[in-house]
Amino acid sequence: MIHELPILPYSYNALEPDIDEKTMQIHHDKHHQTYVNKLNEALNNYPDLQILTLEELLKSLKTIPKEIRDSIRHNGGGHYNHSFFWKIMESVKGGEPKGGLAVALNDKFKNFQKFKEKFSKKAANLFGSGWVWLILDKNGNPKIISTDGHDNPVMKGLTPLLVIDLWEHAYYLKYQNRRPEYIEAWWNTVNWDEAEKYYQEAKSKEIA
Ligand code: MN3
Repeated sequence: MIHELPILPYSYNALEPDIDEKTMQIHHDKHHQTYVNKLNEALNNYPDLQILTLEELLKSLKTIPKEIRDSIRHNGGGHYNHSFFWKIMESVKGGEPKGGLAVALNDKFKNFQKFKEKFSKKAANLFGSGWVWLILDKNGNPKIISTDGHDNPVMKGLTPLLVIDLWEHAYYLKYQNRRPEYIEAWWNTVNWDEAEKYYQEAKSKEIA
């Protein structure tokens, strides 16, 4: 297998009560695994693409042969987004960002509360299945964006810092149609140390 399902960095029940054990189990073991399997299947007859990293594949979608492009986009995107999503959550986290990211968010959105409100609103209003991200734009400024399906910022050459999965499979077992409740609970799981790490990595590349 070329691409592999990453191990969840905490137990299935670690995010209880905000995100329930059963959802985590199905989401990681079934949904994410399926994206990985289908990505590998799509690459089966393309040895020259098998040597590319997932990010390289997603950055070069335009050059991928047409017959597998949609599959790489959907399943490669699904693999990337979920891998990112697991890492940006953690048990007993939440709270507010510290460090450079906190300063950048205050500069852009006035304060953390205003940022959180704006992000939550975009997540609540997203139509259909997709993701809402905090990214750094090409000028290194934080910005909230949404992507449809399994599209992501990497495909657009942007740097992701934070993401929430808004496909129904991410919350339906516990929250059914109450997406805003899921979004509010999800903030309790955010691993701001990880987001800060991505922010610092991006900033150090800017300087270099
Ligand atoms: Mn999902």
